[in-house]
Amino acid sequence: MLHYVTTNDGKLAEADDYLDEVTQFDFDYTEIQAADPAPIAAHGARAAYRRVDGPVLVDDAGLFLEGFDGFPGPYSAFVENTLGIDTVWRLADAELDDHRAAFRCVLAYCDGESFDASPDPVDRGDRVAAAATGADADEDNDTTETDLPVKLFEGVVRGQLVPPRGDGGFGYDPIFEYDGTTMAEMGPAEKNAISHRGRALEKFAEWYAQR
Ligand code: ITT
Repeated sequence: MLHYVTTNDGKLAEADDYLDEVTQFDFDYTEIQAADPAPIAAHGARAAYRRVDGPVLVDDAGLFLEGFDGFPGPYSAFVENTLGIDTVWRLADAELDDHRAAFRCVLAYCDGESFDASPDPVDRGDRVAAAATGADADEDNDTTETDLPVKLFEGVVRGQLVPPRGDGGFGYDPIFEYDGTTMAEMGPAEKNAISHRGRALEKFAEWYAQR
């Protein structure tokens, strides 16, 4: 059984369309600080695997505003909870001429086993850092990092920030417009077909079927 590691029901609802035997693992892993979702997701996958001792998939995602050099990016959940999306829209509209934005999603899979060589990314960053210092990269870890390879799947969708419209989806969906429609105006299947998460899930599901 694959454990989809998230506290966010909106993410799980979207993942359900791609994965047959999946269960939510409501685990609030400690997020490392990074500008890129990939190391955050990889670190979370190792922490979750140690807890579950079975296959896990971590989903780290965020909204990246071009004119704010990617902000809120990895802080998207915090900014949504503190400012709210209406304020994010007003700030961006007041400060920026450039309303281009992207949603990014990285799925990190870990089942304790290694992966065949492939052109797709396998996270090794912190294992290399650990080897360089001679230390274990993960402080709350009772195995070495070389024991826990993580495979990464990424999806990106580019659009623009607009005043809020629609009441579907979750998070920043009402202020993110793709091809004239906000993600909150799309049905679940329509959003999955073009979204960052849908794209990452499609790659993962295809690979996982062969695993
Ligand atoms: P978990 O870490 O428990 O999975 P989370 O909501 O905290 O839940 P993230 O740390 O990945 O997840 O934060 C991502 C935030 O980015 C999320 O809370 C939303 O504000 C936003 N976000 C991500 N995907 C989104 C989507 O498809 N539509 C709208 N907003 C999204």
